[in-house]
Amino acid sequence: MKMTFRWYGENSDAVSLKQIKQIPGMSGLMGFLDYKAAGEVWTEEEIKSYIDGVHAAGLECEVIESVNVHEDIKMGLPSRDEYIANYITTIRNLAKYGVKVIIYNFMPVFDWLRTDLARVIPEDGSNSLYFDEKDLGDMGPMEIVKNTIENSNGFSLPGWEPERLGELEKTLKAYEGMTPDKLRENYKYFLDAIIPVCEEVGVRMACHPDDPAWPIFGLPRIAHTVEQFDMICDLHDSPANALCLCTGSLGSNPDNDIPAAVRHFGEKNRIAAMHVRNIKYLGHHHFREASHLSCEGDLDLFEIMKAVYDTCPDTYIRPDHGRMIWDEVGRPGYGLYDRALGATYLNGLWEAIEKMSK
Ligand code: DNO
Repeated sequence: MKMTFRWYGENSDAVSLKQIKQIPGMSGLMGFLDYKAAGEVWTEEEIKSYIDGVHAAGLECEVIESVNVHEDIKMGLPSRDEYIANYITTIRNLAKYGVKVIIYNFMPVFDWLRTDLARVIPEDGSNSLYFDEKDLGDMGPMEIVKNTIENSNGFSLPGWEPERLGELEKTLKAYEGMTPDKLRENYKYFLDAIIPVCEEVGVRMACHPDDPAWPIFGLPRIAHTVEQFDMICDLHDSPANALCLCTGSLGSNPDNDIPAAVRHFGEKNRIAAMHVRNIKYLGHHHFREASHLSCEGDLDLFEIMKAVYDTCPDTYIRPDHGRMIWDEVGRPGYGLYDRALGATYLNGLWEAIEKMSK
């Protein structure tokens, strides 16, 4: 297992590489070029300059996150071939600089979605990301976008880039009539084109689950249950067609048994990366994010880490979203303190599991 941290780049992150390096047991990053629009090639120069900076700080960069898939690929439009060709160039460029895993998602229009980015947790005054489907009912897609961008403390949020969402109304219209089967068919077309290249250059694609783990705004979503991920694995049968098992995204639906899901896909050699965090259920389609500790949420982090240890011990892990604590102001979900505590806790669980298993 390699413990990693998400970082947005020198000018885009309130957290510095030096701070990340000082978190005990941190091997490297899940890196991100946050200024790249979906469909654009990530050039060698851009990748080299980002990764050189990471290496200079004594950290590795074997995982890159959010190489976003252009909507035309998801919609299966004729222009998709050009965007797929760009995607392939990006895969080749990343591989040249030592990247081994690329995390992406295949969610139409929206990446993750919350109805409140800073919900105060009454017990201790910290705040965290929060979702209540009842609030969505009154909001509608345009409002939620405005709300999310305005409440992100001046930071751009991954998946919520203003230019991508600028054409929101048009894009939502274009998805009308899209069925899950049609979306899966377009997904297969994409995987059939890119996975052979990944095999050639030694990169694994890691699909991130829908977050939250159910369809929203009537858009089809096809990556939020074990059965659906089995179908994704079957679309192109290769270890390079893998998952980023995000415990909090998949776990937002209490019907998903996360330790069992880790074992299922770990045994199939289909977990290339993990996002690990906890969730507190508040009702139907209603939850908030909790600190990482098992006793503070509804997921059993010991059982999750044990399943990783037993079935995919070489995977990359990052503590996922943290709460905002100790008056930190930063990108919602991506402050320093609570994620550092999360990493330390997960490393502690790992050491205990490792020693008990010997
Ligand atoms: C949210 C993240 C996601 C993830 C993408 C991968 O906080 O976990 O934005 O990076 O879905 O493409």
